Parts: sequence; C-alpha cells; structure tokens
Amino acid sequence: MIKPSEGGERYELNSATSMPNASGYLWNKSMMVHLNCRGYAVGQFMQPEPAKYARAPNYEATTFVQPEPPYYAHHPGRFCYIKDEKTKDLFSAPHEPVRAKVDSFKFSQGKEDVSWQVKNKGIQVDMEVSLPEMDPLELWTFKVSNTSSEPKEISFYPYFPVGYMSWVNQSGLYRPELNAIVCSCVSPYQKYQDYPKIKNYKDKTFLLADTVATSWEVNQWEFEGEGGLNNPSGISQEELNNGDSLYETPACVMQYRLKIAPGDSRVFRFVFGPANSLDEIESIKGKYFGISSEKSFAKAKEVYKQYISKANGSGAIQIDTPDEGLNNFVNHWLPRQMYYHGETNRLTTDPQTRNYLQDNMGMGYIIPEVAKKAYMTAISQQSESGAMPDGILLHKDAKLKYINEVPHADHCAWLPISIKAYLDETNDYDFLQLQLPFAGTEKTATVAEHLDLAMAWLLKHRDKRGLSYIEQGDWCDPMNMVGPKGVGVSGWLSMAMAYALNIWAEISHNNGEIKKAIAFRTSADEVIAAINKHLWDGKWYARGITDDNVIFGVQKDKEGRIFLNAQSWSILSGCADEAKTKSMIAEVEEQLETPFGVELFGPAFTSMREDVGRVTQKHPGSAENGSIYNHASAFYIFSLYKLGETEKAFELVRKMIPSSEEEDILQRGQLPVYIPNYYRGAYRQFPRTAGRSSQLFNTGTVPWFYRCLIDGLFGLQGDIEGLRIQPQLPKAWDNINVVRSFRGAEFKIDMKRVKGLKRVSVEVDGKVLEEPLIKNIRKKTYIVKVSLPA
Ligand code: CEZ
Repeated sequence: MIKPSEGGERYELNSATSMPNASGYLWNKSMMVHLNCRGYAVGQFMQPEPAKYARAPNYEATTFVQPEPPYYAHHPGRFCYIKDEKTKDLFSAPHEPVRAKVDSFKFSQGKEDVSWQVKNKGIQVDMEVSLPEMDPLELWTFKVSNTSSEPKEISFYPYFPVGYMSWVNQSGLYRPELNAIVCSCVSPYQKYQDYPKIKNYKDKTFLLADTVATSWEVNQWEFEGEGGLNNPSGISQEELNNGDSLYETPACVMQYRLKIAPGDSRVFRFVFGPANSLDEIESIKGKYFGISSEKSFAKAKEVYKQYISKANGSGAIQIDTPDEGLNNFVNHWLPRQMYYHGETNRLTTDPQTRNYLQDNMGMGYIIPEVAKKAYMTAISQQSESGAMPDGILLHKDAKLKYINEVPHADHCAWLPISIKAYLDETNDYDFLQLQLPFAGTEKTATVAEHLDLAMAWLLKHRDKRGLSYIEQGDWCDPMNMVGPKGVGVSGWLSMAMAYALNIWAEISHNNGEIKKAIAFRTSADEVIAAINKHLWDGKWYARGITDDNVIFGVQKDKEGRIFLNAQSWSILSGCADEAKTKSMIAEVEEQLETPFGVELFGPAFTSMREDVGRVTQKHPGSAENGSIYNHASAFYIFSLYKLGETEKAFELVRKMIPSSEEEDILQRGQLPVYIPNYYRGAYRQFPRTAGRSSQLFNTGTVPWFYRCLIDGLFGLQGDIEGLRIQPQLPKAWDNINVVRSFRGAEFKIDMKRVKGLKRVSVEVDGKVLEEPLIKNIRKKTYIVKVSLPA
C-alpha cells in the first residue's frame, strides 16, 4: 500500500481510499502547497502576509495552517475529468470529484514534485506539480495516454476551482490573448489607509495553458449544474459554455477534445497561481510558455532541484541500520522537513519566538549561516530589560498578531537551548562576541551579554517560592488561565529555566567565563530546590500552581493528572534524582504511553477547567489536549537519551513514524514523508480515533527528533574539542553505518558490537583513540570504526 521508490527518492501510496487524508507538500521561497492524495490542496503564499489563491467557497477568517484539514467535495483542489466520448464513461484524477473506482492509482511524493498516476479502462493520466524557486506559482503537467489497442476519443477537462474569492468583488473570464482563465477579486478591507497595500495584492488567480482549449467555463455553478461535482452538467454537454463569472464563484475549467491513437499520449502544461495584474500574467506566460513550455518547465525544475537539494539526502547524517523505515525517513525526508521550517518560517511574518529559535535549531544542521542570521535577528529584538518578544518580526511592516498578542513567559529560555545545538555543530564561539542592538534603541551588547540578560529576566520573573510565573501561557500556548492574575506559576517553565541556566553555564564555561558559569549553576540549583520542594507530588512532578494556589497535574486530578513536559524537563534540568526518575518513567509508561507514541498529558480534559484554560476546551485527544504531541514526545525521548534509557528511547523514536504494520499505517493515515505535529491521543478514552495523524507538517518536533538521533541514538555530537562518539544503539542492532558531515569533514563510521568488550572503543584511520573523541578535525574523509560492548 505504501512504499519508497526510486531508491528512496520518492514515497508512494497506491490507494486513494485506504488513507484518504494522506498527503505531501512542496514549498519555495514565497509559498507552500499541501496536497492530499485525492487531489485536495491548500496553497498559501506571502505578500508579505499569508494569502490564498484558491479558497473554500465560504467565508474564511485568516488563520494559521490548521491540523486535520476538513476536506469536503467543494474544498479547493487540483483535478481533471476524463470523459470517453464513445462510451460516455467518466472518471476524474487524482480521485475527487467523481470518486470512480479505477484500475490503478498511485500518489507519489518526490523531493521536487508531487505526482499521481491513474489508469482506467485504457486511459492513463499522469499529473505532476512542481514549483519554481522564487515565485508563488504551481507548474502542472498532465499527460493523457491511450494504453488500449483501440483509438480513443476523449475529452480531458482540467478543473481548478478558485472558490469564493471575496464579498467585495469577484469575477472571471477567459482571456484569449493570454490563453488563460483569469479570475479577479478585491480583498476585503475597511480602512482607506489600507488601500495602498491592498492595491498591490495579487488578487487575481489564473490558469495559464500552453495549449488552446476546445471550450472553457469560468462559472462554477454553470459548470456543475444539476449534475453536481461528481457528474457536472457542463461535462455532459458536447462542449462547455465558454461562460464567465460576474460576481459569481469562479472556477478554471477547460475542455480538450482529443483523438489519441493506441500507445500515444498528449501532454498539457499549465501554470496556476496568483498575480497582481494582466501584465504580470503576460510575463509569466512569456517565461514559461515563450519558446517551449517543456524546456521552460524542465529548466524551472532543475533550478528548484538545486534549491531543494541543499537539504536533500544531506543534513548531518546518512544512516544505514537494520531498520529500513527509519533509514528512509532520516536519509530522505527529515532534513527536508527541517529545511522547510528554516526557509519558510511556517509562512508567517511574525513567527512565535520559541518556534523561530527551535526551527532554526534544525537549520543549524543544514545551512548554519541561516541559523546564525536568525539568532541575530531574534536577539536584536530583545528589549533592554532582557525580555524576548512573543514573536520575531521578519518584515518591516510585520506586526505581532493572533497568539503573539498573548503574553507568554517562556521565550527567553529557548535562546541558550537552541544556540547550544548551533555551537555543538559549528564550534562558532566567536558568535557570542558579536555586538547586536536591542529593540528600539541605539544601544548594543554582545550576544553573550544579551543571553545573560535573558537569563536574568527569567530569574527575576519568579514568585516567592522561586518558581516561574506563567502569565498567559508557556510552551503550551493555550494554557492561558493558570496565571492571568500574575500569580500562577509554571512547573515546566521553572524546569526549562533551570535547564537553560545550566546550558548557559556550560556555554559560558566553554567561553572561558568560569565565574559566571558558577553563578548560573548556583541559580539553577536554587530553582531546582524550589521545584523539588513545591512540585514533587510523590510519584511525579506537577505541571504548575494556579493563580488561586491550586497545584495541578497531580494524583488527585481526574483529568490532566500527569503532564509529560513536567517529567521530561525535570530530567533535562537535573531536578530528578534516581528514585524520582524511576518512578516518573514508570508512571509515564503506565498513564501516557500508547501504541502510537507518548501523550502530552492524561487523561485528556473532557470539559473546561477555568483555572487551566483554553487547552481544556480543545477536543480531548486533539492538539494540546492530550494528543501524542510529537514536539513534547521528542523532548521526552531527548531526556531519556540523557539518562541512557536506550531501549525505551528507541521504542518511542520508532513510534513517531509509521511502522511497517498495515494496521498501524491505516490508523495513523500518515505517509512517512514528514512527522505531523500530533497523532490523536486520549488512547484510553477514545481508542477509535487514537493514532490519527493531524497531517500538519508545521512542528517543532523535527529539530528535536534530529537531536535525539545525533546526540542520543547515534551519539555523534560535537563539542569544543571535536566529535564525541557515544552511541546508544538499541540491543537489536549489531552493526550499522553512518556517514556524518561535520565541520567540513566527512566521517564514514562503522559501528559494531563486539563480545566481551567493556567500553566503547574508537579507531580512526587505523589508529585506536584513547577516548571516544575525534579532535583537530580537518576537511577530509575519516574512516571510523566504533566497537561497542555486546
Ligand atoms: O501552536 C503550537 C505553537 O506554534 O503549539 C505549541 C507551541 O509550543 C508552539 O509554539 C504548543 O502549544 O491553540 C493554539 O494556540 C495552539 O497552540 C496552536 O497555535 C499550535 C498549533 O499546533 C499550530 O500549528
């Protein structure tokens, strides 16, 4: 049903019905498009705020990309209908809107394209979409083939719904001079001051064709008629009506009447996307259809390939283990997903500060200069008080919006945590000496001084007990009613602060600032003492204490009894002693582990808890309300590797991507081409939906998953001296190979278990090292043999 193909370069699904929401995605420097296997699509581009060029046919508020997209017949998508003119048989590709039972189906995610192949009664349709590197455009190729032994007379209709564009003004018509259907609208606005901005919007949506059509339709309602989407009236006619749309919902439909000899095919190319003016469409036409559409598309794809290949099959590790599924995901798809985050910033102009810092932690393994620049951008927006803003502004007109208007208390903590990964990878300690400004002043300070201030801010924002105020949220955005009065505290944030202080102490120590390092460690110890005094609940750590002094995430709670983050970060920060750790791990296993991974907390809330907040109103088992929230699962796995809990850590690593078991694959409905932000949880309450993927590829999971592999599983983490080798392979692996790219060198590493061996032994280029640490790294290929105790 699902399998990698072309040596792992692609991933395929051969059914449109077994995992109906399975999906892939593409992005470039100005857009992303999320395509599901049945043809539904969500495309979004930046102008500079995110905008759509094909919309659902109802009023839509602007919002961030949502999990579990609710697809329905009229949802935007990219489709074609095929009518056999002799038999009048009708089907559509990829699957929607006709939903015919076809002879064969293939959905395939590649690195630079998404494609489908549908075969039905002697006709084969191949569809492929790719993107240029810069522009918000979709480049579509359709190939229609006659695979039968009889000549075929067919009509082929590309159908690209545009949807309800705007209540102000919307229309569309076929423009013969462009050979395009062009739909226009005026984005809704109220203030006249917005007009100069609005007039530059790309408020046109067009479908440019390289071949002149037999007929066309621009009016969605006329096209569908009484037949409805699965048997449109327009298609039951000889030809479409060549209609237009005058304040009517537009669609781009063309008809091509074709006679195809046995074994022959016809190829059609289209460009679909937004534009500001007819002149812009004209120039796009010149660029892609000027001399040869075939050559221009091939050239655009080559350029796009170069762009994407910065992450393709590269990243910092290539692995060859007995686990084919893991190899495939890590070698092909994981760096791609990290690159996507680093490049697009989740298609916002004000990414949440914690997201921006963590997404760039992933970029640090792919293009470290980009990560460094991002850290500089973020730090330059710190206020003199040391506070970090809720979001980082990436554009001169960008503003803090939505969630970023709600004060969250945790942003400072992510600075040392993320920068540590960058320093481990690059050893660029000079970075700490860079002079950077503060927000809204001329004053500058070194990066190190900026971070000192961030730590001081965290230490200051504590209550009498020494615990961190939560304000209206921490890592958990919707935990907004624990501390709105300014009294409630976050257990997790107190731990994250202690962890951040220890990390910053370590970095400062490496930087020669020994006194400072001692001071930060002492502060961390104080925080840890406060946590142990106030938050240990006998078997695990509590999640926080509310404004009204109610401790929560504890044994007496019926819902939200145990929170994963409070356990993981107690391990990371060093709060938990051995006995506590043992108890917590057992409780997490008992209360939160499921066949699909480990839940964020449990049991999920089934009704509003007013002293915890919005998180309890989400559907139980979805998103932060007790799902298998992969970002948090990755923190937990990272903490397990810190402890050396090798087997348990690997078990959970493996659950983050679908297994090879059909039952597991079907329940998740997820292709292993990205890690979704969550799988439904509340496994013990709602087993029917548990495991179902959110299909949302925006997630802080991926850089942490990568760190779990680099620092934990394969143990190939950098430090100030070089590359430290401390693998934590699961018992079942006897022999693996890893290629590690690191500080300009390449390490070809063979890891083997050797009976009778007491500790790890490393041989580099034929010489056994005294300790498992490769120093004085030069830009060359190293041959490394690692022997591990059996
Ligand atoms: O957003 C993520 C945030 O981008 O939720 C995480 C948080 O750490 C990330 O920074 C956990 O709360 O209801 C909400 O506001 C949600 O919190 C969403 O915004 C959530 C979605 O997963 C976004 O894709």
